[in-house]
Amino acid sequence: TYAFWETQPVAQFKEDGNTLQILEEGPIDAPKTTADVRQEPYNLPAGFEWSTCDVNDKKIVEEVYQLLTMNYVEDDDNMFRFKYSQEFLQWALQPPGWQSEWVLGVRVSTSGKLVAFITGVPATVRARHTAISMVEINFLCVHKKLRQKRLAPVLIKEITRRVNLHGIWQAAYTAGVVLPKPLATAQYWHRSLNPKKLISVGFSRLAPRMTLARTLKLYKLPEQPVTEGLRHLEPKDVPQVAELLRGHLAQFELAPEFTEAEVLHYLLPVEGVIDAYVVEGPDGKVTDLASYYTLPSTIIGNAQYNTLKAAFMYYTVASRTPLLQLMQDLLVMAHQKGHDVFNALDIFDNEKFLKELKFGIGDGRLRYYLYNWRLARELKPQEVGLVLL
Ligand code: YNC
Ligand code: MG
Repeated sequence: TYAFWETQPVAQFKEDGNTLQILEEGPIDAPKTTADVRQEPYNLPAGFEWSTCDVNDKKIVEEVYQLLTMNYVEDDDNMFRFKYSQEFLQWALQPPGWQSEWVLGVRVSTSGKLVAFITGVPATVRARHTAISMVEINFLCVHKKLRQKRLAPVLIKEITRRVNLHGIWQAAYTAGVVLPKPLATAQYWHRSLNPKKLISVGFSRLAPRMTLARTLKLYKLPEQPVTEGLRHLEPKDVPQVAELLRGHLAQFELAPEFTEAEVLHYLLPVEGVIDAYVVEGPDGKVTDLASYYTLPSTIIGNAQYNTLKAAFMYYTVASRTPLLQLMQDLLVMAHQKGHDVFNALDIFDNEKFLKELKFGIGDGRLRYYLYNWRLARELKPQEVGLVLL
């Protein structure tokens, strides 16, 4: 049972067996207006206070970075922990239309120490046939010493209130854990770029009957990309890339609808954060897009290495270049930039290249959720066209 989630407007597991009732696609809660929204912040346990976090303030982004670096998401075996960089946080939390009060922290009143966090950013996401103005919720984190004290539900209710005050009633989020109720379940796949390090830190293992030398050879990539006209995305490409993305994302049942301003924000390369490439034909037409973001992990308790450098596949559209070739070139670029591993989910049409390009299936699953929106049916991962950071 889910004492908190059963009180929330989300699809519930117990609806499954109910064959008499056909549940309609759409909002779960009765319509509300901003006047119906509670004006006062939710109460925190005594000794804690709400704190809006300005990530443009160097001191504050450092505090957020430290909280997440020590307390954010770990793999099932507690060997690795996500280590979002400060530049990444500034980028991810300030897309067009971002609201300062949706970057929400909890501090200890006496010391001021930041001990919990949650964020929302605005986005238009289409769920099947309906484009919905919503928020994407991310970076929910409670300090390890304050776990299992029901702080997370308070954070979720308070961010919901702050979002509702803007007349927004839906949200999208992903999590590794099972909550009521996933609309899709995706799996992580990993492509070794630096197999020697990955084996040495226990991220991967030498396959049976494989030597290290054979493994290195297996994963060896060309030094340079092969696609003619492949180059970094530039601001002048944005109108064409936005069009390319719009066309591509239309085929998925869950996908963002990006404005040109959002394309510029989310895809313009930022060193060590987001890297995006386009293919420009001889006629100046942009025909393809490939991108990944950089999210390292702390390697917990390894004497030789502190950090695993991981690239995560982001939005990619192959219209003229074969997808396999485009993705291979993206792997080459990620390898050139010193990444140890390239991660991708089995969403989009990624199944078409994962095995061929020597990705191996991981043990991590990622569940997709919508708040206050019901879908008539569960989606297959290949029907998902949304990447949350
Ligand atoms: C989770 N990841 O089931 P029940 S993903 C949501 N997302 O509720 P307590 C979660 N809910 O079962 P703890 C959750 N994990 O009673 C647990 N829960 O109904 C639920 N980990 O709260 C859980 N970051 O405070 C239970 O648990 C209730 O102290 C228990 O805190 C949980 O960012 C957490 O994995 C996750 O920092 C903060 O374990 C803590 O354990 C932690 O007693 C490591 O909470 C980091 C981590 C989560 C990453 C993410 C997406 C979050 C989505 C939140 C939901 C948003 C809803 C939409 C709001 C806007 C709506 C509008 C409009
Ligand atoms: Mg707690």
